[in-house]
Amino acid sequence: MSGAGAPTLDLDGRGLKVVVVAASWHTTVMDGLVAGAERALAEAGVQDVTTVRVPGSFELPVAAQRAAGTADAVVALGVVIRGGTPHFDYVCQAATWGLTQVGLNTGIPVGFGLLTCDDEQQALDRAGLPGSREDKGAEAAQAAVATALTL
Ligand code: DLZ
Repeated sequence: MSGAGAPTLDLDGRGLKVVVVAASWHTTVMDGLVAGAERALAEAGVQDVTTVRVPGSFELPVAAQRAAGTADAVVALGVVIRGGTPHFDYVCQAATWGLTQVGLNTGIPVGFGLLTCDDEQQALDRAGLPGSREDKGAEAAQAAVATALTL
C-alpha cells in the first residue's frame, strides 16, 4: 500500500481462491496493473489465482459478480481516461457502483483497482510499471485478500 496514511498489511492468503477481473482498454497500463495484482497475490501466498479479461471497465461488475460465485475474493482492474464527452463519468460511475453492489450483494470482497484518470500519464504513474510511483493493481489485490481474511 502507498500514499499518506496507507496501512502496512502482513497477509497470509494460503488456501484462498482469488479471481482477477481485468478490462482491456489501455493495454500498457492494464498489463502493469494485472502484473502488480498477480505479483501481490503470489507474495501473499495465494496459489489459486485466475485472471479473466473483459473488454472495458463497464463490463467489470458483471464479470466480478460471476467470479464472486466461485472465489473468496475478487480483484477488479480497469483504466478509464477522460475524453471530450461525458462518457468518462458514466463509465466510472457505473463500474464503481456496480463493483460496490457486487461486494455488498455477495459478501465477497472486491478489491477496487479502477483508475479514473485525466490523461494517460496519470494512469502510467499508478500502473506498477518501471518508473511508476504507485502500484494500484497490487494495492487492490492486497485489500481484497486482507478483507477476505478478516470476514
Ligand atoms: C467506450 C469506452 C471508452 C470511450 N473509454 C474507455 C476507457 O477509457 N476505459 C475502459 O475500460 N473502457 C472504455 N470504453 C469501453 C466501455 O467500458 C465498454 O466496454 C463499452 O461501452 C461497451 O460496453
